[in-house]
Amino acid sequence: MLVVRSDDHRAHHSLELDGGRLIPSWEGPDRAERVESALAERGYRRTRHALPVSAEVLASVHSPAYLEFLVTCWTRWAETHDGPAAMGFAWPARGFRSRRPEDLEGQLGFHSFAADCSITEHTWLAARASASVAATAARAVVDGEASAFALCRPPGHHATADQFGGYCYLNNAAVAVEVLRRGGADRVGVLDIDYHHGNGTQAIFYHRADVPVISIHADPVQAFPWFSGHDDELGAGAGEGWNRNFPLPDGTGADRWLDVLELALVALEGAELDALVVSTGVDTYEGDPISHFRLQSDDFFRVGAAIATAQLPTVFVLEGGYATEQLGTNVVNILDGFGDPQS
Ligand code: Q9C
Ligand code: ZN
Repeated sequence: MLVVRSDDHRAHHSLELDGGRLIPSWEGPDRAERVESALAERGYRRTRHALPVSAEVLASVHSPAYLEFLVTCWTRWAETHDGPAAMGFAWPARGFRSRRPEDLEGQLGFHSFAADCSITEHTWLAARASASVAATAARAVVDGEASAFALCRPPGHHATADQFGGYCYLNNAAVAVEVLRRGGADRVGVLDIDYHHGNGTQAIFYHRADVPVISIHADPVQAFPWFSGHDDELGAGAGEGWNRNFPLPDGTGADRWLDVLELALVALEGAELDALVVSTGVDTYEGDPISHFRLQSDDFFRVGAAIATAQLPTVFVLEGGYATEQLGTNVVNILDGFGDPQS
């Protein structure tokens, strides 16, 4: 399987509000390094550097105002603040208006939905590189690769058209979908197996019938992002029936999780897809420090093998996973289980 990567993620290490303290984010550069070394150890030698994602593709996923905000945020912040990270602290919550303010601190709230996520000097560089990794992997599949792994960092599935949060700034999976669509795949499915609900991906495709989105995740009554991911969110308008959520309780182990994956794959089979994007989070791992499912490292082989039964051109996009030491093993177990041989 082809691996697509970039070094530009390295300078992005943001801060997050955690238990009342501002700490270095759980989502740090060491994550990508662990995945890189596991890939090398396990013989994944076909690697490609990302080519820049086009402005056109980015604009098909994100609003112009949001992209402009991400590009300029740190410079604007540093002109008037000496604090180490730009983050929102007031949001257009219930009863408020969603009219975009002019002031940067207001815009930080307008363009985010969570305080686990902040913008620092190189966040835009890293986020754009991550989207470029996804776009390049999707392009490789358009050009004939059976599958590709996009080693994306920061992750993307929480990012909506105009909001960051959950460590995500640009929606890499949605970028991959758009590149596949432009390359001739009429119907592209998203299978999101991260522990957390991919609220951003759901929102971006909620009204579309050409991009079915299926997600298996922790029940939002118990887990982040709390306000998205219930099983009655089925899509709307033209997209009605094309969004499916499988929320599961904390403590869910591999047998139950894999049964639900079978259900998700049956739903995808009925969608007559031309290609598949897998939002590949491994924070379902039992040792994950911020998540509460109980998959073990060996179970990820079964995850990859099950996904292979869909027999679709597939782009794996890295999402979450915070048990850093086992992260590489868990990710590569999925890819090995999927089994697109090295050439
Ligand atoms: N400081 C992904 O897995 N965590 N994002 C809040 C409190 C939110 C996870 C922790 C988890 C976001 C891509
Ligand atoms: Zn996650």
